[in-house]
Amino acid sequence: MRFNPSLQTVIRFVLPAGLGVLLVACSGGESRPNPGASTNAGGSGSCETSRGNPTPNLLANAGFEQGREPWITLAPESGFQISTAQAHSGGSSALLQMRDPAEASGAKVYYLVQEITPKEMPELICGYYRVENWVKGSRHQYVQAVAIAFAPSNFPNQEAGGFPNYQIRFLLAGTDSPPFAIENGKFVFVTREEPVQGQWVPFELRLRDSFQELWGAAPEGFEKLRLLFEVRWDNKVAGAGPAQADAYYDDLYTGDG
Ligand SMILES: [Ca+2]
Repeated sequence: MRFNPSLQTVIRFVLPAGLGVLLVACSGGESRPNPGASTNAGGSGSCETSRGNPTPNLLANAGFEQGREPWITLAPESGFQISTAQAHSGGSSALLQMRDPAEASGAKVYYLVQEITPKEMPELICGYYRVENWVKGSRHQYVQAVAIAFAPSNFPNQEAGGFPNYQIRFLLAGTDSPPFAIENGKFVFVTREEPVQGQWVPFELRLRDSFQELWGAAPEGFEKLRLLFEVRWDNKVAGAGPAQADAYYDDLYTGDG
């Protein structure tokens, strides 16, 4: 693994949709527009327009009203279920149910994943999450949305000293510090707070701008785009306490708003 100096410079704070930018913090002392912010500068799209005047949603079954497909999990033991216990709209949502004992340690990810092959990087990822029964077993227990572009043609590949994929990791709630170092991923803080419980929380993530700002370009010519909606814990010490959560997602969207 090689050292990548750019990875230490991006710690950012983004507010939920509609609230704009509160704070930008970079170790280099720079002050730049926050790539995850939800302001609508430059005439770009927003989730509000997409919700009110539907434009193509690149996600299928985005409201979880047609069963599981084409959503997948990357780990059968920590996947999602379709739940009728809560729904932002319609009658169902996706539920990630974390029930891990105090003696669990290390890291565990609960996955709700869809892979798509758009020609260009979508401008936005939007949706709603809802957290209940939040019992924190690690400082780094959090809800997160991740976008992974595989083999973009305008980024260096492994032979060129680059990476097989490039990531933006949007920390939605639950952690106030980056959970780990990752050379091919950049973290964006949507909040640094604990998740609000018992209500649907909207999020609006400026995906294309985030790649542009944090990686220097929006990926082009990528093989696929993997979008992950997670609840997880990292750096858990055995005996620290149980890790529990019911994390629901509903009405997810990716596209240009
Ligand atoms: Ca639904």
